[in-house]
This record gives sequence, C-alpha cells and structure tokens, in this order.
Amino acid sequence: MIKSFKTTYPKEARFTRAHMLVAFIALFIGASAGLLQTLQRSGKLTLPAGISYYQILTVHGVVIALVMTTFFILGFMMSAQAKTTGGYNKTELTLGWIGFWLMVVGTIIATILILMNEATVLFTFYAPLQAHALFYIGLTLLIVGTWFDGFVIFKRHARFKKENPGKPTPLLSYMGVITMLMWQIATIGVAYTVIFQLIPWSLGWVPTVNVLLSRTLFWYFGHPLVYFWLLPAYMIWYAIIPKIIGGKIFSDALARFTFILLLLFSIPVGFHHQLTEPGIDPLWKFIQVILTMLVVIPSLMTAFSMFATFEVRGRELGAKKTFGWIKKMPWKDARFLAPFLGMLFFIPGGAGGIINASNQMNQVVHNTIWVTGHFHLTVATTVILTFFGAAYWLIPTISGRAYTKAANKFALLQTWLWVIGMTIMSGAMHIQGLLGGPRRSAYSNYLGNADTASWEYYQLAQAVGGSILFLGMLVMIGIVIYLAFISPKKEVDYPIAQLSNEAERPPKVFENWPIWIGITILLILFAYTIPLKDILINAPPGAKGYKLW
Ligand code: HAS
Repeated sequence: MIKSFKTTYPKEARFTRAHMLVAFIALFIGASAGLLQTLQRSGKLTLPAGISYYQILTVHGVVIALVMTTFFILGFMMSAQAKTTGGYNKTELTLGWIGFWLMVVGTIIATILILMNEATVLFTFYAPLQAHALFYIGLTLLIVGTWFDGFVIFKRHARFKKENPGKPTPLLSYMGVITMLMWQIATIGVAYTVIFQLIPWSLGWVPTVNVLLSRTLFWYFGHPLVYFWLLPAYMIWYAIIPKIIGGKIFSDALARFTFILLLLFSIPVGFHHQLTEPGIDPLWKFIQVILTMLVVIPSLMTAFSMFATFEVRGRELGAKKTFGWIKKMPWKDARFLAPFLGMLFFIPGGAGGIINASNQMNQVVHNTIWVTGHFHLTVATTVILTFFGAAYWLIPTISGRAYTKAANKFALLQTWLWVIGMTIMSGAMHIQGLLGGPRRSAYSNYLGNADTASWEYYQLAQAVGGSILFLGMLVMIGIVIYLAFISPKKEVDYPIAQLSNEAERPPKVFENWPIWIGITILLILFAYTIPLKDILINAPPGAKGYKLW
C-alpha cells in the first residue's frame, strides 16, 4: 500500500517542511527583488526612499542564491536520505534541528542588515566593499548550520553501512555524502575569510584587509557553491526522473563515479572566476583552466546517462528510432517537463560555461552581463526548474496531500512561464554582454555611441523577461501553498527509481573515503599552494611578512 513520507517518517517530514517553508518565502522575497532591479536597471522604475539598485541586487543574490537554494537542498537531501536509509534517530534529528535554527537565525540577521542598507555588498561580498559585522556573523551562522546537517548525513550513511554489512549503500544517501563532503571542504575557505578577515576588519580591529586573499578564498568556495546547487539537481535526474517516466536507473555505478569526479574537480578551479585579476601567476590560472575542463566531463557523463535513461524507457514503450523516445515521454506531467526543460537549458548553459572558462576568451565576457546570462541559464533555469519539478511530488508526500490535475495544469503553466521569461531575459543578457553591456552595474543604458545604441532594447527585453518570471514565481508560490495546505488529503509515494536489472553493483572502492578525500585534498594543495604563497608574500603595502588577513 502506498504511504506518504509524512505517514512513514512524520518527524523527518516535519523537518523537511520547515526547510521548504523558508525556501519558498526566500524565493518570494528574492524574486520580487529581481523584478524591482530589472525594472530599475531598464529605467522603467525609480526606487523610492533612496533604495539603491545595489541594495536590491544584494537582496536578490543573497536571498535566492544563498538562502533559498541552501534550505531547499538540505530539506530535499535529508528527506531522500531518510527515505532510503530508514529514517534518522533522535540524536541525528536533534543535530539537524540545531543546524536548521542556526541557519534561520543567520539568515534573519543577514537579511535585516541588507534591508537596513548596512550590507550592500552583493552576494559575493568582495572586499574592499564592507558590510556591518553582523552581516558576516549572520552568514557564518548560516554556514555553521549547514555543517551540522552535513555531519548528520555522514553519520546516517555510516550507520547504514554498519547495520547492513555487505549491502550497497542507497544511491541517494551516497550522493548526499559526496555533496556535503564537497560543501564542508569548500566552506572552510569562505569561513576563514569571513571569520579571520572580514569580521575583524568590519569591527575596526584591523585597519586593512588582504583583498586578493579574501577574493581567492571566496572563489575557492564559490565554484563548489555552484556545484552544491547542481548536485542535488543531478540526484533528482539520476534517481527520481527514471521513476517519474516509469523507467529504471540506467547505472548506479556510473552515477556514483560521476559524483566522485565532481568531488575531485569542483574545488581546485576557483581561479576561473579570477582570470582577469592581477596578482595571480598566469601559469596557475592556466592550470586551473585545465582542471575546469576536467570538471566538465562528469556533466557530459550525466548527459549521456540521461539520454540512455530516456532511450531505454522509450524502447520499452515501443519507440524504434534514435530519437523515437521523444514521443514516448510524459510531456503533460510537470514533474517530468520542468526538470527536462532544465536539462535542455543546460546545453547552452554549459556551453556558455566552457566559453567563460576558456582562458583568454574570458576577457571578452568577464565584466559583462553575459556572465549574468550564463548563471540565469544554469542555476536559475536548470537547477531551479528541477527543484520546482521536485516540489510537485516532494510537497505532496511531506504534506500527505494529492498532486491533483489542477495543480499539474498550473505547474505546466509555471514551467512555460519560466522557460519563456528566462529565454527572453537570459538571451538578452547574453547578447548585450557580447556588445559590452556591463554586469553588476546600474548604468547600462545608451552611452551615445554606435556600440551601445541597441543596449536599451536588450534592457527592455530583460525587463519583459523579468516580469514574466515574476508572474511564474507567483504561480509557483500559489502551487506550493495549494499542495501544502489545500489540496485533498491523500497518501502519495516518494518516487525513487529502482536499479535496472542489467546494471552492475557499484565497486567497493567507491566507498573508500580516505582515498577520495585524500585525492581531493592533494588536488587542492596542488592547485592552490604556490599561488597562495605568492598572494601572502606579495600582500599590499604596509604588510610585513606574510599577510594572512
Ligand atoms: Fe558557471 C560564472 C564556468 C557551470 C553558475 N557560473 C558563474 C557564475 C555563476 C555560475 C553563479 O570559467 C557567476 C558568479 C559571479 O557572480 O561572478 N560554469 C562554468 C563551467 C561550467 C559551469 C565550465 N555555472 C555552472 C553551473 C552553475 C554555474 C552548473 C550553477 C548551477 N562559470 C564559469 C566561469 C565563470 C562562471 C569561468 C566566471 C565568469 C567570469 O568571468 O566571471 C560547467 O560545469 C558546465 C558543464 C555543463 C555541460 C552541460 C551538460 C549538459 C547536460 C544536459 C543534458 C540534456 C539532456 C536533455 C539529457 C557540459 C547534463 C536533452 C534533450 C534533448 C531533446 C536534446
């Protein structure tokens, strides 16, 4: 008999519900700020009460990119681990709740400071832009909160192994472990810069800050941050989408190997965000460019795996030709359509990333709104559409309510609004970027010369796309409220696909953590030791010896 996650794991369902509540409130606030900023930037709106473009941009970036994603991801990952391993014990749940409340308190503090215009430093909070110390303290609490959840995920995975000797660990739990391993290792960088550099500096305890060190530590964390968004989407693609289309997981071992590669190569690549920055030897930038090209491989493996999943299922349903599967997919089910369109958008999104990473080519796009277009295709479409698609089955199973036909109709509408809005907005950003339109700037209008003559049309297109996206966000919030509180009560399954009969068991070495953590650390040391030494020695004027802060 089908049972909801809420019925089988009531405590874990409550935990996930709390995360989803914060995630969707954050989506509402952050996306509303997104609309205001695009209207302001295109000259269609003047913000009242001296509120600046940059303040609204900070709200948008921090609340969506850092808060919404983090709460959704942890809520989803921990529900998936609980479901596949048999639930958490009392200690694990208590640690999880401590993490949740630390994250909530940190978020509230940081948001208040941004709203007070005391932290208008954008989501990357680059020095020498300086925020109130409490903003950094809020962010620290947010990160420390996630560490608690990470330890719970590690602990539960280890407990499963101990209690089930010889049995392969559940795929979703394994993927959660890799995601959080990458996260814990990466957040050490941002924690260092915030605790040892930015907080003392903003409190006035030290007069200066080693800007290059702080930016480098930020990007040591910043690239794995984008994979922290992507990996849970991959978890959904690998382990849940096959179930939604009525198929099976193509290969458990390939999925695990993809995640291992992502762990190894996600971190030692931060310099590809700093290719135009002085103070870093071009050789080390080039080495990290090569490592960036390596981190593309697991995404190509994922594309392969997805095609295989769709094709195998298509053939089961009678498809004959190479792309015959297309006709056999459940296009009218938003739980499939939304993530599928997310995948489709990852093809241009990923190609844009490869362009960004292509060393000299980065000079063409770096300070332009092309990059903003890139991350609206990747995180704001691929990842977010996958999360929206997941919300359509996750919220019903944690609320014990039905995913009705009406909900599905609105979900299809929401998917198309998102896709149309993002195509217009992100497309215009890419083109305007190639024409030199700047990013992170309130001044992007016609500058009186031929090169910038068309800028205002692209600005307008961004405002139109942004407004459609805002509508899409409102529809999404409506669906979430309906599924959480209004739709008829029903027991709904947590959809997890089974492994294909032909798939091999994953090799034991995949669970040999000292090896994978060891190689990850070696790669990080290789990519960062010499350039960091340079950054510390050649610190700005006034510094004596090594300038560690
Ligand atoms: Fe990026 C900047 C390079 C992926 C997010 N990126 C950013 C920023 C963000 C971001 C937020 O090298 C801006 C940060 C800021 O504020 O400054 N990015 C890459 C590369 C990849 C990449 C090489 N980025 C992402 C993902 C993100 C993300 C994922 C969020 C989730 N990015 C860069 C670089 C910069 C950058 C530079 C700095 C730019 C600068 O100058 O500042 C790769 O990981 C991409 C690999 C992906 C693929 C695609 C595989 C396709 C798949 C879909 C298959 C489709 C199917 C459906 C199955 C190779 C898996 C098919 C159906 C049919 C019918 C055909």
